[in-house]
Parts: sequence; structure tokens; C-alpha cells
Amino acid sequence: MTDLSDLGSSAFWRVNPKDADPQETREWLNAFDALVETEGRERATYLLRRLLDHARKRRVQLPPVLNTPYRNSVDLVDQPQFPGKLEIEQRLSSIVRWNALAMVVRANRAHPELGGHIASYASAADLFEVGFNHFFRAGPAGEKSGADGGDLVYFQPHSATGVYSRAFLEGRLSEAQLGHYRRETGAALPSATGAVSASLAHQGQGLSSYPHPWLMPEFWQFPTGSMGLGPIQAIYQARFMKYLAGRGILDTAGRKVWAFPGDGEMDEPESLAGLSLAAREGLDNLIVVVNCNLQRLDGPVRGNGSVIQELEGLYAGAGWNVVKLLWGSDWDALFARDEDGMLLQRLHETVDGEFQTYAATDGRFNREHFFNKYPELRARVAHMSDEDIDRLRRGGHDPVKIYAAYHTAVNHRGQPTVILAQTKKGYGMGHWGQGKMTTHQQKKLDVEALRAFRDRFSLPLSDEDIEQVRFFKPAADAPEMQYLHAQRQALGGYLPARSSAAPKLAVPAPSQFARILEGSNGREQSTTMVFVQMLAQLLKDPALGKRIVPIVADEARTFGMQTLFRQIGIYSTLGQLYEPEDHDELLYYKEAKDGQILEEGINEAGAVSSWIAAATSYSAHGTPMLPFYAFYSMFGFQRIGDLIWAAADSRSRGFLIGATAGRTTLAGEGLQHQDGTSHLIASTIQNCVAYDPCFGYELAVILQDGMRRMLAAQEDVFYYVTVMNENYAQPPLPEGAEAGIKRGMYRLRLSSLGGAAETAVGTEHIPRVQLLGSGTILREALAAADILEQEYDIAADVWSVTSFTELRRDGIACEHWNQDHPEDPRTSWVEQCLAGARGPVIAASDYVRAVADLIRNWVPGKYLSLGTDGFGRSDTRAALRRHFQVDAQSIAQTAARAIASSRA
Ligand SMILES: Cc1ncc(C[n+]2csc(CCOP(=O)(O)OP(=O)(O)O)c2C)c(N)n1
Repeated sequence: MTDLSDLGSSAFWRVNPKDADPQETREWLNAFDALVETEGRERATYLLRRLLDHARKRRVQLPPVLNTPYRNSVDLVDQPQFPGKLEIEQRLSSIVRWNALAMVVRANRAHPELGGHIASYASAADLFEVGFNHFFRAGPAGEKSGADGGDLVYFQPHSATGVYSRAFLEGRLSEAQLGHYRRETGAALPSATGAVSASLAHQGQGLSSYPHPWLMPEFWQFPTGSMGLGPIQAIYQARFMKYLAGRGILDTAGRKVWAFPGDGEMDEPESLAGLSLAAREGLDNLIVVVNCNLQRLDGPVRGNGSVIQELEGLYAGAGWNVVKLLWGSDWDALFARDEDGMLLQRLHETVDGEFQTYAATDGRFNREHFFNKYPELRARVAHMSDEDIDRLRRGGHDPVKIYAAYHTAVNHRGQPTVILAQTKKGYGMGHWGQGKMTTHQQKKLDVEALRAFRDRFSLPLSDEDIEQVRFFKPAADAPEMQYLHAQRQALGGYLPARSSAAPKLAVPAPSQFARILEGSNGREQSTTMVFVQMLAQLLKDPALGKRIVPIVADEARTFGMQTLFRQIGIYSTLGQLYEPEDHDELLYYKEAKDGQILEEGINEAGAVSSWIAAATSYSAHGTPMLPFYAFYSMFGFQRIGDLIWAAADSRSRGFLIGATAGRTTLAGEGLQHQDGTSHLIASTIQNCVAYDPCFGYELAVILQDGMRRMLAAQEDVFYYVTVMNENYAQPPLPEGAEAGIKRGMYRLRLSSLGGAAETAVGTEHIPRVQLLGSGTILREALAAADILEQEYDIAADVWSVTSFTELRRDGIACEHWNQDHPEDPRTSWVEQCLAGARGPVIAASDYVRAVADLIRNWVPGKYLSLGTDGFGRSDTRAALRRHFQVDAQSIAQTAARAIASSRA
């Protein structure tokens, strides 16, 4: 048996183009069969491989092959002329490298607990710089600018120092700001122009550790700090841009999405989650550049293998255009002389753990251990000095090769491109950092190391500059500076830059939803149905209708949204290539190039990434959109909570609709489906406005107000609203309830036991309780009030709590205010509501008790919370509510006990 392990994961894609000459094909196949029979499979494999290599040499196009040799994809003969001034670019990148490094070293010197990363940007610097000098197009986002709106770049988060450092040279960040890297509280600092931006004035102007639009709203567009979220968001952003174009909303042709993940980051499931969608949808507006420095934080990414070959197989298998950018120009001559394939063989047998060692060692070591293994290779580098060997660059450090790869990528049509760029971690940090196992966390460099760095990159810095770790910026008329500005001007301006300039949209007045506000006239209906009804109405709105982006993850039918399939169509880049099975039905499954629904399949991460793209379209595209992503509430915050956190950081504006929500409302689905916590998690996200309404009119008031706040007032908030699948009669909006619905609670029922309901005067002798209910459990509270009055002679007032979260925020805001303004104190809405209300307060929701506990600080007197703590399980609603003690009986008993104990 031959050892096939050296074949790696090579495999052919099965593509079957039309056969131009079947007779000839048969002869070839017969010959092949004869070969296998007479000479055996091993020989056949060998010959196939030779044939492929030979074809490649003859530049015959091959069918897609998952793995190609360990060399650059762009052949020397196809390499475009480098259009830049290489020497100036090298000087510029050296300066950017220095300031990035200085930022970290200075922060760490001043405050040892601060710091940052040096080694990652050191590896990514040239990849970024070639982008900045030649490719990343900037431009005003906006409905009018359309195709000129510029590129969208998702930067590797911990290489942010390099982006700051470049912005410093560009005059967009000041030295004071660089000096406050990772120090973001305190007074605002003057920017490079001397001005303090209004939007930053209240929050200081230190530079955030990673890209955070929340903290640097005029700079960063996309938060990438949590590994894996950058790559998936980039894919769905590119897809959303095609969607905008497909629907005729915005011409996005010519604009690209670039993403720069690390090779270690590719182990995150989200990094790979969108690959097939990207290929399927032909996202040729997307370029992913994986910085393959072969290391992650702890050590090598694939010490015993090859991360580049592995990623090549994955991307190629998914249908991407894969461009390997492995070796710098100095290797060209070596490859040219590699007729016997010995160099390639040596590269193939080297695992990444060894490549890392070669990065950490010098030319002499590399000669001895890499080249000298085979006499043929030893002879081939005999004319080179150890220094020459040391200078053999990896592809990701050679602007000429990087340019060639990027050029190929931007001109490729029909597929997304991934560039697998081989680099060295800690490039240029000598034996202090380059290729070292511990380099990721290196924050300190002593003066000797800094001096060596200066010499390595020929920086014009004095010994004193080095000792003081001074930032360096050439004079405005220096050739580097002129070049830098000229290149950026040619590309449309500077980047990254975040804009929030977008038209304000008028939203329908509350009266437009009269049908919902009037109630269902006794007809039983779930709030999910009310939501769908409202959505259908909004879709018909002449102004707003086209802005709506309904998103589902294969649950439209569960939520009764299937009527929308026919009405507005499902977006598909291909339209509909088949006659749907239900084509003769009125509401058939319609896919269309201008379809409005994004049907993401069973893919919450993808669906919420689409939602983020739509919810930030006002910023990235100057084109406000209004996404509604409806999902099983359990598979939202719990499952893809980190993406929602990124959505918050991104200043998303849109609706997340947690459907079939609650732990007991969704009766039969059991432990994994029944959600008792999403509102608790939602409460932790400061710009997430969460509501758990019970009635259709509450939902209508909330959605209308949400639209007003996000589209008309342009507040940076997003909404999480839970809707249920429990059917009941929907009452009409009680007079004057709107304000309370929005603020989080209002009194729904004032007990009339023993006296006039309006005043409750004269009922002081009757024991009284305040029942708070939210979501469908409000109905249990109403029933509990009946029980209390009828069976216990206890008067019970009932309050609908639409949002414990908003009530809490209001309470906290009042406390903050009162801290600073003792002379003019404010009273929280909970305190205002319950000021005259007598008796213990009992709250119940379909979520864990901690949700109701959120308002404990502001509830006067005794406060008892009921909730659904523990795992969900299947049973009838009634049985489940009894089990969790949130049914009417349990609420009534709790209230009665509270009264009894207060008497005792
Ligand atoms: C979800 C998540 N997990 C862990 C981290 C911490 N972290 C930051 S950078 C890093 C290593 C990144 O390695 P790689 O992607 O190879 O990039 P490199 O720094 O080598 O360029 C880790 C583990 C994170 N930021 N996000």
C-alpha cells in the first residue's frame, strides 16, 4: 500500500460540462480503465497527478481542484505591473508600523494593565497598507451616491492599532488621541483638527481597543472584536448589497466588502458558517483576506498540518475563488528553477509548526533545516548568503504580490474570493517577537528591541525618540505624506469613517392601526397573528413598504407568515428556476430576483447577520431600511446572543420579534424551545428596547412608537418584542393607556370591590393587592384578581407590565439624575404608578423571576415575584403554568399569603 497521507485533502470537484466529443472521451476513459487494470490504482493516481501538474504548466485550465500546490495562485506571467511607488510605500508602512507599536508600548508603560497587541498588526501591516494605497475605495454612503458609496472593510480587531496609526498620518486622529489608546473615560480630547466632535464630547475620545461603532461612532463601522463575527457579517453585508440592488433600492455595483480575519479566527463556527451562501449567491463583491501568520494566541493554528491547505479545501469546496498569496517576489527565481519539483515537495512536507520555527529563526537556520535537507535544494541556494535567505519574504509581506492578489480578486466575477495570505506573526520584531510562541501577548519591548525595530525598518528616529517611544509623523510636504494623501484622494477619501447621515422617514400615525387598536371584537387571535397583520399592512404602506425587510429562519409557516411568500416574494439572486410544487395555489412559494423576504433557512446566525446589515443600512448605505426578523424566541438571545451584542455595538435600528415566546405559552415544545430568559438577557443590552406585550393594541402602540423612534427620530435603539401563539380575544385600547404602554406599565383594572372603582375611596378596610402581569401571564393576573375578590374578599388592582426592562432603565436613570441633582429629584415611573396603590405587590411573567425582580428597587412595600425558573418541559399550558406557579391560582394564593403575613 502506498501511503496516501501526502495527498492531503485533495479532491476534485465533480463538474460536468457538455461533452463536445463523446467518442474521444470514451477512448480516453477506456485507456484509463486499461491502465488501472494493468498497472494498478497507485500508478493511475501517480499519472493523474503528473497529468494535472503538466496541464498546469501548459496553462491549461483545470477543473476546480480543492487543493493546489503550496505556491502563489497568481502566476508570475499573469502578475500585473505594480502601479505604486514601492519605496515610498515601504517607508510609509514602516512609519505606520512604528506608531502602532509605540501606541501599545506607551499605553503599557503608563499603565501596565493596559496595552494591546503588537504582533498581529505586524503581520497584517502590508495587507492593510496595499489596501489603503490601492484598493479600499471611500465614498459617501447614500441613496444618491449608490455605486460610488465606497467599500466596506471589516478589519481584524486586534490590528486596530495599525488603522489608528494610519489615520494619525492622514491627519484624522491627533497625537493626544493616540496617546489615549484604551483610555476612553474622562474628558473629550481635541481631535486632529482641534475640534471635539459633538457626538463624542460626552464620552471622551480615547481610542477603543477594537472597532466599536458605539464608542467611536464617526470612525468604526463594523465591530469585529468577537472572533468569527466579522467574517459572517461581511458575507451577509455583501449579500444585502446584492439584495438592495436586486430590489432596485440602491445601485451597489462596483462596491466591495473586504474582511480581514485571522487564520486562528477561522476556527470559529461563524467564520465558516456563511461560505456556501456566499458562493451560491455569487457574491463577487466580497473579498476575504485571511491573515495566515500560522499562529493564534496560544500557539500554532495547525502545528501538525497546514491551515492554508485546509482553508483552501474548505473555501474551494464551498465554491469560492481561492487565491493563495504565499511567497514574495524573491521566491520567484527559486520557483522558476524548480523543474524537478523538489522545492514544492519540501514545502509540502513542511508542517505549520516548522514554518513557525523558520519564522522565528535566521537565514542560517533556515538554510540548514529547510534547504539542506535535499542536495538539490542545497545546491539551488548555494549562491545565496544567509542574509539573502533571511530576506526571503512571505507573500503577505510583499506589496507587489499582495497587489497582484487583490487585483485578481477585485476583477473576479461570479464568485466571492478568499485570499490566503501567508505572513509571519510579529514580523520585524526580531528575536523579541517574530514567530515566537508567546508573541501574541507581547506588549512590552525594551529599548534594545525598539532600536532593532527602528533599524530593521530604517526609521528616521533618534535614540532619544526611541527611549521616549515618540510618535513619528513626517512633515506635511514630505514625499510620503503627499503620496499617502494623493493615493487616498484617488480612492475617494479616507476610511474607515462611519456616517449616520440618512433621510428621516415618516412613519404611519397610530391611528393607521385603528383596526388593531379597536380589538378583535371577541374573535380569538394570538399576538403573533396581530404582528403578521400589522406587518402585512406596513408592507402596503406607500412610503415605508419597500423599506421593510422581513427575515425568517425557516419558520415563516410556524408564525403564519407564509402569506407573504406570494405577496412580496422571497429574494433569490437566481429568481425561480423551478415551478414550485404549490404553483397552482394562490399563495404559492415564490422566489424572485426582487423578492423582499430574506428566507435564511435554519440559520439564526445568518439571519441575524442579514438583520444587522439591514438595521445598519442607514449608516453603511445612507439608506434606512426596517428589518423585522421573526424567530423562535429561544433561538435568539440564547443562541446568537453575541451577534445581537454586535448589533447593539453597530447601532442597529430594527425589530427583533421573538415569536412563540415564553416558557409556558409555547406549550408542547419542551426544554430546548421554551424560553424563560430572553428578556433577562435583553435587559443587559442598553440600546435594546424590549417589550413583552399581552394584547394586540399594546403591540401596535409599541411597534408604531419603535418605528417613530428609529426611523423618524433616528435614535440608536433596536427593539426586541415577544409575541405569543396563544389565542384569546383582543380587547380595545383603554383610553389614556398609550403612555404607560410605552413606559412599561399601566393600570389595566382598578378593583371595584366594596366601593367606587374610580377612586377606591372608602375601601380602606378591605385588604388590597397590586398584581403585575406581563405577556400572556397578564391574563392569569386578571383571573387571579377575580379569584381574590370572589374567594378571598381581597381587592386586586391589575397592572399590565409591558416592559420590566424599560421600567428598570427609567428607575436607574432617575437614580443617576438624583445623584447629581438632589435639589430637583425625579421619581421613577414605577414609583409614580404605585404611589397611591395600597398593599403588597405581586408580579408574574412567563420568564424567570429575575425579570420581574429587575424593578425591585423602585417598588414600595412588599414585593413578590413569580416566574418560570427551571427547565421547560412539554405539557398543556394550564399544567405548565401550574407547574411553574404562574397560573391564576398560584398568583391568587401568593397574594392571599402576602396579605395574611402582613396581618400577622
Ligand atoms: C470569540 C473570541 N474568542 C477569543 C478572543 C480572544 N482573542 C483575541 S485575538 C485571539 C487570537 C487570534 O488569532 P488569529 O485569528 O490567528 O489572529 P492573529 O492575531 O494571529 O493575527 C484570541 C484568542 C476573541 N477576541 N473573540
